[in-house]
Amino acid sequence: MNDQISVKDLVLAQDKKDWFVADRFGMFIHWGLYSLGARHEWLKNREEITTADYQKYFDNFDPDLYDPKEWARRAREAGMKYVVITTKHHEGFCLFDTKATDYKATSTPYGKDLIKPFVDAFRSEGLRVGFYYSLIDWHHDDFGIDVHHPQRNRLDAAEMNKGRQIIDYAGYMREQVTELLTNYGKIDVMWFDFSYPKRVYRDLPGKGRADWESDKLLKLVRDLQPDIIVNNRLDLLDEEGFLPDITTPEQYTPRQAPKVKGQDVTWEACHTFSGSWGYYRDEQTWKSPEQLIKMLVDTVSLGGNLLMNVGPTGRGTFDGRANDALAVYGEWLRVNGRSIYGAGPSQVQAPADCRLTQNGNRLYLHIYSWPFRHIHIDGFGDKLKYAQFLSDASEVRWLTPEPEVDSNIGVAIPRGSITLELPVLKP
Ligand code: FUL
Repeated sequence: MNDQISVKDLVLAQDKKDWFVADRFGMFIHWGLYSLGARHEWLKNREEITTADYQKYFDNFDPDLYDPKEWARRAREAGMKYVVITTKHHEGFCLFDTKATDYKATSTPYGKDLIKPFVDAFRSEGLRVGFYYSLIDWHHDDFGIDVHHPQRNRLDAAEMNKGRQIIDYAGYMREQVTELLTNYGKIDVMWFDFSYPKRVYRDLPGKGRADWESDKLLKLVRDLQPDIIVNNRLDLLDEEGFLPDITTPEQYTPRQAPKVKGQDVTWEACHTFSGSWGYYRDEQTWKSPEQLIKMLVDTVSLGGNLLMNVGPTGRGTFDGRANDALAVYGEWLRVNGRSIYGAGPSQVQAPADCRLTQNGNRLYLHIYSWPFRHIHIDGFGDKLKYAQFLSDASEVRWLTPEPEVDSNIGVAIPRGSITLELPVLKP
């Protein structure tokens, strides 16, 4: 680790994250050569495909139907407020034009930079733009065989790496990150993925260790774009006084707001619509509309953001199943967006099988099961001024019952609770 850089000085001020916390909902996009394989973005590694054999995807990469304006419109209509796209995933292929390698979209049959029109399109739809950039690179010569994820799982990574020189992969990354943060205007999120403990990706007998030099990378990012939000996957946590700008639980919704070093943090859960980030034609485990909505509500009720992923096809389109899932969000948020944007957790305790979100003095009760005739909210009796359904603004009547034991069910109704009277049918 470079002693010159004190990473604790590189932590972003809380108020620079206000927009992010208020926006709550974004789109993740995983797109690359693996979209042609159409069976998971890790396929090169999982199926132990050599670089020579993987070349067929590069040679056939020609997303002729790519229309980022349509992607951006769909994201906006789904109620998403920002987007994060894989500029380079672990396979090493770059969607952007770069001087550092030929392994890029501009050198494929498609022949054009995919990121420039992407950024323009999403910005014009009013979304903020973030870049995902993989620290892992199965194509780069220096990266070689990743010690934690050997490409050929049966062989020893150190053995396979033996003949390699350490070139300057950390420098290569800095060159690319400089391009990304210089050539596309203001970028709002930098989403690195992902480092290992001690930040070592190669450990070569007699040749030393190679690491990502994450501190220099973070410094570079801050110098180029001072207000950018950087995620936690540079793994600088063991550095004194350092807290990442955002923490990114993956493929699960925490049951409680995550803490880092015992402190509250800004966080963003990322999830897939099905079981893969990259386009996976035969994948069957698509989440139901109910799951999708509950994931968003659960996350915001715990104070987090949700980043939902689409894996576009090799022709550059969104899969119909992804479009259906996006439409579920769009329809729901058009009516219920007030309970999500700018909202967060509440101090009031949610009744059983409900979630609460709050924005200022407005409390939003999300009822997961229906019908109930009555719902009790404890400790809130003197504060409620008015209650209504979000769906149709129809009034919900309520009582503040005297503390008593309901003789039918033996349940104590505590002092200060309110009882909402719900209709039998959902409005
Ligand atoms: C992981 C990656 O390995 C997955 O492919 C995906 O990009 C996910 C968001 O992060 O760590």
